[in-house]
Amino acid sequence: MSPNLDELLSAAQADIAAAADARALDALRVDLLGKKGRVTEMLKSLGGMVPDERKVFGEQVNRVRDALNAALDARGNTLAGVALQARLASETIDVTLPGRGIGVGGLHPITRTIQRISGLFNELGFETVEGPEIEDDFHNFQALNIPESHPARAMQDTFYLKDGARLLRTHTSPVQIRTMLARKAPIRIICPGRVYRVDYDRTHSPMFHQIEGLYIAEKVSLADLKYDITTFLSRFFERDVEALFRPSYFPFVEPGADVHIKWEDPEKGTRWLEVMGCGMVHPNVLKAVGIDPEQFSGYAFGMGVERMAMLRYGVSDLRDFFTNDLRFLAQFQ
Ligand code: 2U9
Repeated sequence: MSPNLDELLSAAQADIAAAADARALDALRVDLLGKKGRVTEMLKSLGGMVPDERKVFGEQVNRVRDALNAALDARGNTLAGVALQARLASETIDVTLPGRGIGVGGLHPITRTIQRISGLFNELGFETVEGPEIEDDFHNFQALNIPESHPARAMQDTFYLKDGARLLRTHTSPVQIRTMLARKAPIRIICPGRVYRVDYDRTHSPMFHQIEGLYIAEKVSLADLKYDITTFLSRFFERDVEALFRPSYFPFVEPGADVHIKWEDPEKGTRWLEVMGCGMVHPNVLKAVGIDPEQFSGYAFGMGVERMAMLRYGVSDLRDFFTNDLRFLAQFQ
């Protein structure tokens, strides 16, 4: 082979072997074997040669061309293999990693609080009873000694259905009325559920949850009420709660009281905090359901579940319970 061709071949083979990627390799292919490539030009020049010269040189150039094609293909295969390995490495899936899993879910903090409060009263002998959310005037107001003129009955405070006769219960008290009508004393029940009032701000929602309790038997006294409520509050807040019963008016009890507990607030200091209401069932309520107030007496109490949950969990806006942001709810699991 002519020294020139020899040199060209070995230089080109070195370049090909050193080509870093498919683009560099392609540039070499064009430079050597493209339409105007150096080897292609040599092949074209064969036409102007005398037959003997053409035969010798032609064979040599063809060999060079074949050798270059082989070298280009080999390097191409090598580079493709390297690229594939790199891709495989970058796209590796570690099948031994633990899966992301599906969240297990959990109970809403209000549900948990209802279960906790009901559970504590169940331990004190109270049976859990539920009732309808759509009520009528008799069970929600009249039987509870709430006068016709009472502001709670007004449209601004109570949601009435279109028929004007039915309403969304404003407390769970109608459940106690229904239970007293259906059973005979003694009765000891705890009634949790949704209630509705026309109200909306940081501490009020048009739908909220109440738990009310009722204990009717012979000789039930205010002392029983104070003891049972104080026991419940101590168990609920998991400490020896100091409770204060401050006289307050509710049409369905006499006497009635707001219950306050001693509360250590890191910012506001020690103060009395209202947590629930209670009282001795009014004789008119007992009469309305056919129970003789001379033979039986009873106590009743009521509390807002959201308020109890806010105090226990340190939540400052009641509406957070109903926005249902999972980042908020997940904190209670
Ligand atoms: C019957 C007889 C009496 C239930 C009672 C309260 C006092 C009371 C409030 C607490 C916060 C309502 O959710 S709240 O706004 N409740 O203060 N509830 S006595 O008395 C009854 C219930 C039923 C037959």
